[in-house]
Amino acid sequence: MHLVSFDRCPYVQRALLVCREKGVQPEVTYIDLADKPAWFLEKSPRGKVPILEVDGQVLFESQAICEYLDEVHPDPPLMPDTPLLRARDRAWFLYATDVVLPLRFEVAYGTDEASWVTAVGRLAHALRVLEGALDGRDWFSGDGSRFGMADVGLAPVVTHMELARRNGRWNWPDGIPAFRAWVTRMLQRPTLAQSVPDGFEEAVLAYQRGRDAVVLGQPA
Ligand SMILES: N[C@@H](CCC(=O)N[C@@H](CS)C(=O)NCC(=O)O)C(=O)O
Repeated sequence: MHLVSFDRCPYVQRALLVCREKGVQPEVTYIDLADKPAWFLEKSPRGKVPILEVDGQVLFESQAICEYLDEVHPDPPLMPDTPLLRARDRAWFLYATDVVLPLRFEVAYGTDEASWVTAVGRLAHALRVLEGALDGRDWFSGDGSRFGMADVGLAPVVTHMELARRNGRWNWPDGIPAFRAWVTRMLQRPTLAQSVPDGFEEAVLAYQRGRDAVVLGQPA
């Protein structure tokens, strides 16, 4: 199994998190997305990472890759038991893909103050939506009683935004206690730290410094 990756990518992180949860060791190749190799462009339908090569097939899209890994390495299972709960997990995974992770990019790497403030507000709104989804549960996945696929989908938000909190002027918004408790639970899982490569934090900081990202500046 060969995973093609980029060191700061939150979508690759999901696939690696599933591997770490299951004790699976894929071969990982890191590429530079600013200078994509020809072999990668031939294989990746959207020119994006992650791709996972298995038995001559190329899988793309982190959600498809994570579900594939969960099916072929079923211990511990990450998808819930029932069709209804599986559909719910997929929906929150997609919410992270389409809403939360793009906002994370704007907040972590944005370079225009006014747009950054707007993105911070939109991210706070998305986190309040997630607060509502937790509704007294410990985990986003399934019936809320154990870590699962919806948590995998949202996991990069924890890693990336904790980094912004530690090194920058951003902080988790007020009024989301259940979400904050979930963040704490996520940070206690050793697999979360193991789902990013060595040097991840330095790579993010270097990229932020290189573009003079608003998040690194002084509070307005
Ligand atoms: N929906 C995709 C998103 C993947 C994605 O956006 N990957 C970024 C890196 S974090 C990428 O490869 N960008 C390169 C490009 O868009 O040219 C997934 O979930 O796998």
